[in-house]
Amino acid sequence: MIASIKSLAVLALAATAAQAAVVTYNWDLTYVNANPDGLFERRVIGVNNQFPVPSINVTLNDTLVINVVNKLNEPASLHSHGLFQTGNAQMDGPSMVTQCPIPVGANFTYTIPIEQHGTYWIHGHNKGHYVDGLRAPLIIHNPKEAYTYDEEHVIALADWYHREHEVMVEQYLSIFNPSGAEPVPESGLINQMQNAKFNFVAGKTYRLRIINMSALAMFHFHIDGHEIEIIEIDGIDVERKKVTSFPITAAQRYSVLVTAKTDAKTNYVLHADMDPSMFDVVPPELALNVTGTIVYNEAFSLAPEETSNWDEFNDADLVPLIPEAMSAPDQQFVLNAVFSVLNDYSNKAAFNDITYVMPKVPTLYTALTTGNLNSNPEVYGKYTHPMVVKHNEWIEIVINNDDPGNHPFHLHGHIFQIVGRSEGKYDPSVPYPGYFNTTNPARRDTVLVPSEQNVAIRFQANNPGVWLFHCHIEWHLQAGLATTIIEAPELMNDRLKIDPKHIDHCKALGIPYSGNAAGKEGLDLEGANVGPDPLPGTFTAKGIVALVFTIISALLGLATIIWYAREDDAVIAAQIAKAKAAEEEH
Ligand SMILES: *[C@@H]1O[C@H](CO)[C@@H](O)[C@H](O)[C@H]1NC(C)=O
Ligand SMILES: *[C@@H]1O[C@H](CO)[C@@H](O)[C@H](O)[C@H]1NC(C)=O
Ligand SMILES: *[C@@H]1O[C@H](CO)[C@@H](O)[C@H](O)[C@H]1NC(C)=O
Ligand SMILES: *[C@@H]1O[C@H](CO)[C@@H](O)[C@H](O)[C@H]1NC(C)=O
Ligand SMILES: *[C@@H]1O[C@H](CO)[C@@H](O)[C@H](O)[C@H]1NC(C)=O
Ligand SMILES: *[C@@H]1O[C@H](CO)[C@@H](O)[C@H](O)[C@H]1NC(C)=O
Ligand SMILES: [Cu+2]
Repeated sequence: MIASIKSLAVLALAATAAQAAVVTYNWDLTYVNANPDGLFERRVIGVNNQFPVPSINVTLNDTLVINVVNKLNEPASLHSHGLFQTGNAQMDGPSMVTQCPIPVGANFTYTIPIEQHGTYWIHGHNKGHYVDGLRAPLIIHNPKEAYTYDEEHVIALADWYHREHEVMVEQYLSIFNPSGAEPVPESGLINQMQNAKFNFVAGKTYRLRIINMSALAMFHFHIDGHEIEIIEIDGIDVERKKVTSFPITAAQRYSVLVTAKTDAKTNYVLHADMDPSMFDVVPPELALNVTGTIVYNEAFSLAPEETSNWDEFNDADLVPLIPEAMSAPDQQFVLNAVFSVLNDYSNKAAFNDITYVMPKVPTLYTALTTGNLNSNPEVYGKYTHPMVVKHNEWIEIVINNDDPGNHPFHLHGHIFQIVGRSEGKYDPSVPYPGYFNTTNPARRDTVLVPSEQNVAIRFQANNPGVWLFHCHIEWHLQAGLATTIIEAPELMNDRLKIDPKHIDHCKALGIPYSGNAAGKEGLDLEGANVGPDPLPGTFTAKGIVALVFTIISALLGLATIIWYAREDDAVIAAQIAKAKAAEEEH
């Protein structure tokens, strides 16, 4: 396998920057066999029979056209992560939010005017397709970059599983996993491989674009023997900040500048350490510290590996080069994120006790076909967790993370300001502006909310459309940790144009494409998809676990099931599942 990544001479590119172009990619979504970690060959999702999926490179003001043919055996869609898609919400991609997925054998063309620059990525947004490999960097060059550098490398970090997503998610959401332990990856990858190499030429300055395309893993990034300076977060150019390492959670991006040594006598190790705190169990065979190599000369030996302390690092300290207007919010939503065993006895996620469940009609189509009712949240169904906002209002979302895990939250269609962050639950009595940053706060599209902390974000509702707000840990999205922002519904019919092909796809899949969340008129929501709800009463976590195991043991006719500890959950669940399967066979 070719391990080195060709670098792009950005300065040369800038010098010849021409007018906006239409840049076309033809992407047949195909299954491919691959063994990216060298440990296990499996079926993955690639493009044009290739894996890893090649990067997309465009320039500000281009139009990106992706002709997709779905050659998988299930429907698919693509989301360009971090792109505003102004007036173009129908191209955003999440299945059943802005479109019906592309049926098997069908094709669809995503046409995306490029209004931003920086480091992004594109990934499947139906089921867990991105966990199975359907993910690639999407790099948007700026003919007038804020910083000067000679070359660039893209460093895409990802976790890797040996089992297919569908198998894992079924176990994850089953009643046999009452503590909600997420599947732990088998490996970490850099550019979808082991031991990726990055060539450095003495004295040159490199822009490294680091993208975390993980399903779960959080990495700490550092390079032996070199200083790094952060210059971009999630597409926003920021003032230079020297760091020795920085954490990057699923879906986030950073660009750093690194100057190559002029007197290197060795090559150096590049580190992406997976943070074990993200995993319920760290299997002994999992190599947490993923490495690549900075190659000055293939003939050089490797400098001895350094151990580094992970930097304490607050992304809210990063200062955008171009400040954005700020305003007090017109509407505030406070969302409490929790995981618990619900009344279907599976461990699911909820914001304010609502577990996201896909509607029968893609939410965007409900907004476009229900007339004036489209400003009434009820029409979208309770379980899409709709939050209706008016055009150009300033919206503040406060996320209280009441879960023992850390969660990276992502808003589609916007970049948001990080205006507050504190320990514990958000306290509305803390006087403004003690809690809030009022001048040029950091902006990004994915923010980590650590356990038992809260973060407040703000954005202006200047992009009519339907935008998902969700945890970007794929397992947690599937567990329902999502809400839907219905932005300026009164303007959507004027501003958005649905490609008739999308409607053909709904028809082919038997998915209704008009009416409320149940596919009916008015507010008659009978037959809408509903989710599990919290268990009644005051169950303690332990009590629920005991209850679930009583039910399971009754179900399976097993005499006793001993509950050890969270760590053994997966093992127990596997044993039970095996016992159940054996029973079903007889
Ligand atoms: C995109 O650019 C990156 C470097 O920026 C390069 O590694 C990659 O080969 C380019 N891909 C294409 C398809 O041009
Ligand atoms: C991109 O387009 C905008 C609006 O047409 C224009 O103001 C801007 O100068 C363009 N930028 C580049 C780098 O071409
Ligand atoms: C795309 O689908 C249309 C039918 O909607 C078909 O006529 C066309 O041949 C397909 N194109 C490709 C490239 O598969
Ligand atoms: C990627 O994100 C995941 C989930 O937040 C995190 O566990 C992992 O450490 C991140 N990887 C890197 C290299 O930052
Ligand atoms: C991974 O790297 C970190 C930081 O360099 C170090 O503290 C830790 O001990 C390493 N872990 C393993 C399992 O090698
Ligand atoms: C506000 O911004 C400053 C830097 O400008 C940063 O140090 C601080 O952590 C931020 N506060 C919050 C609550 O995010
Ligand atoms: Cu999460």
